[in-house]
Amino acid sequence: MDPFDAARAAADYIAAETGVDTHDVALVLGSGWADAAGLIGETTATLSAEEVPGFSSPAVEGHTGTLSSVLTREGKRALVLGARTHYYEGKGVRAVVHGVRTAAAAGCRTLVLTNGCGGLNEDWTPGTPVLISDHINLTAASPLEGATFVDLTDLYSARIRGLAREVDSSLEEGIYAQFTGPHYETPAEVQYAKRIGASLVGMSTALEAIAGRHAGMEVFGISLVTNLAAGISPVPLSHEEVLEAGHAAGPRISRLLAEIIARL
Ligand code: 8IG
Repeated sequence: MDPFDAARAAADYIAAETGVDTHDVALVLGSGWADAAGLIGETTATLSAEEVPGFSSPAVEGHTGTLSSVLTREGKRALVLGARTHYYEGKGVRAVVHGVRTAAAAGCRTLVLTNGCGGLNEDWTPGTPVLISDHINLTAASPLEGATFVDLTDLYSARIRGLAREVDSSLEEGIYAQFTGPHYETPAEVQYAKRIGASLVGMSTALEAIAGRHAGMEVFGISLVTNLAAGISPVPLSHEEVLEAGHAAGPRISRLLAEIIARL
């Protein structure tokens, strides 16, 4: 099926089941961000990923397999995608960006992408949120097919980064390198990422951001540094560390996300 028809079908299902015809902003929750949507407003409907056409439940602990519709205090409708499909699941790039295309088909003009990732800056202790200013796509893949030439200058909205810094002026920015995963990087690969200009390493976001721009949405990305990237810290990485950093940072990033979305 054409991926845009698939997104249309999912958006129609969401509209029918949530009773909300048009959503305004989409929020994709990454590792460590599962509880961070709690303050953005009142959840008016929750769907499980398996029931929505083209979605599937995530394989990873720390990711919720739900889509919910949230009404903010400002009266905006947020579509919260707790179910991200990662490239490493092997379902193809169309599956990775199906949520983003569905959000666009559901009416969203703004795309908020969150993730948990490794940090290359030693000052970013686990639990530090960092604004994504740009990305380096190291997957050797694109969500776009055929002669679809899309400009990615200012992909990550400077306007929304500015709003985020109004909320918290201490927020720093980083360049996110998307690796395929699911293995973490070797220390040598982390040094390579550093030399080519990255300061954050992860397994998501870049492909989704490209699809979001192609769909005409204003894209905002924010990472939660849950671990120092391999070799930057003397201790090996563990998924437990990732979950723990997410929990510890919970209250701060919940407030941050809610206040950014309120200002959009
Ligand atoms: I959470 O250090 C998380 N996701 N590639 N590297 C990559 N992905 C990650 C990392 C990391 N931490």
